[in-house]
Amino acid sequence: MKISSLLLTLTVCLLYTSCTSEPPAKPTNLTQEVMIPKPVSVTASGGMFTLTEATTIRTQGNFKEIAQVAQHLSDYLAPATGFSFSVESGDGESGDGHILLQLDEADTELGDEGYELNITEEALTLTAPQPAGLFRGLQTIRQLLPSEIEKNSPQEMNWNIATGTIRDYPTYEYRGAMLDVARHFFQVEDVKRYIDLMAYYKLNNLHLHLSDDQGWRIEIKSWPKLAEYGGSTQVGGEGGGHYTQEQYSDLVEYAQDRFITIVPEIDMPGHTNAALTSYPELNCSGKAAELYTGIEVGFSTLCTDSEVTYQFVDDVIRELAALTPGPYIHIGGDESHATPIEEYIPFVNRAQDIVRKHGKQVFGWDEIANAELVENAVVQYWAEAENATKAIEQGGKVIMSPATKTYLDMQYDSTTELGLHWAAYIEVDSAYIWEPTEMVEGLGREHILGIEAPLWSETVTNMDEIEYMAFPRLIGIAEIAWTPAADRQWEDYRTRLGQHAPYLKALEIDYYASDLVDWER
Ligand code: TNX
Repeated sequence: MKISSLLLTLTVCLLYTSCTSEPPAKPTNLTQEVMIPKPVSVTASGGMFTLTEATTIRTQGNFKEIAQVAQHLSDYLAPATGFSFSVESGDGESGDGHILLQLDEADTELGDEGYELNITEEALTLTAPQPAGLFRGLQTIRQLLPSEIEKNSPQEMNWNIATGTIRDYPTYEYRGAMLDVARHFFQVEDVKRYIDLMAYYKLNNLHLHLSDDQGWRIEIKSWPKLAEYGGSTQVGGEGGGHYTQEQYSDLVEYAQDRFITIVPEIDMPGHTNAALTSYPELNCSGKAAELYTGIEVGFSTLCTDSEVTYQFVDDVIRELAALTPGPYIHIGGDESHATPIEEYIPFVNRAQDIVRKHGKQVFGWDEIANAELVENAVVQYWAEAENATKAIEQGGKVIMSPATKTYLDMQYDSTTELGLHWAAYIEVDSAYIWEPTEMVEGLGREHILGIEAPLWSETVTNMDEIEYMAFPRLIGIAEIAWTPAADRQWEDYRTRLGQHAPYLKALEIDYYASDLVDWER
């Protein structure tokens, strides 16, 4: 070899830390592992656990839900490792090289979704008071393994995990995302992918915005034209569609299996043009409205002083409640500019009673706090601080969705092609650097049930675009909802997010590669 090329090789070797083609080994210090959301506590013990062909998954206690979680674990790990994990239940002798899932209701500090992950050279033990906690813990295990674990075909890798202990639980009980399937309709498969990605970041509520001026997206058997006609179009005109009740139930079950609750929204009395096109009797004029494919808001209203309107609301909520195992029905209530306030208030009062009559808790946008809130009502703050204050004065709980921070349809900056910017441009730092308890004066931790990031879909037409707008901002929102405020610093998060990039790639997420982050290649 010539001296010059030897020098070149040496320089290249010095620039890169290693000259072998082997991927760098994962660190052996658990405290240096990148996890998002950042766990509450991590201690390292300096060793290494290795997942091999011989590793078994064991469950302690014969609960159907533990077996389900164990099956998820096997499904997560099998494709990339190529190992066929045997799942063994019962209290049998635990041999070496196993993953044990067990419940311990006595560990109350961990709550409904917390978990403890204990990693030794011999075993990985995941313990939680509830099955949901075990499921959240699985997501941590995925992030501790090399990013190749997310690939769909067998990879040649050492599947090492640093040893130590993680104890972890969420700060907020409600950690949500909203998908607007009304402005543009998204197929069941897309919603399932969104659910999978939410689960990976330990989110637990998916709010589906099922109706708006541009489309009605859920089959209502007693009012069939809502979906058939009212759902026949979308923004821009072409396409549209709706979920049959069977498809919708399949989605609910898919989410439930991942410990995610679906919060269905029927927006009223405004944002109702799709319903008004389907049934003339819902209009005060008695004449059906025309299908709408633009993106204006605030022009439609149900006829609030006609009894048929309340028959309609009752039928819709009754059918929706029957499809909903979760506690909430969201009645919208936002931007009802075409409904005079003296009609809006009695309408919202009656709509709330109907939700209660069908056994559900009321959820609504912050404007509903102008009415008399029923017991246990949840108010979603998006714009008006005054409304959030009215909500807590009436004993309601608040979900924080400030448009200037959590709206995933807002553009990142002025060069973003998709999205809107009426509330703000929201770069990745801005979506992360905010504190829920400091948004509205007088609104403290005890008033806040949680956080939700809505993705409105006026400009968003397919899954790639959903991912581009949601990621990475939704990841930061998930961390705000999970991780204690004292452990959240932008610089630290920015570094972790950059190091997390190989996982985003392996998950094939079409994320926005903001210049603010040094993305690891
Ligand atoms: C405001 S936020 C709306 C939606 C729009 C969104 C667009 C809220 C409760 N209402 O109808 O889709 O802005 O960013």
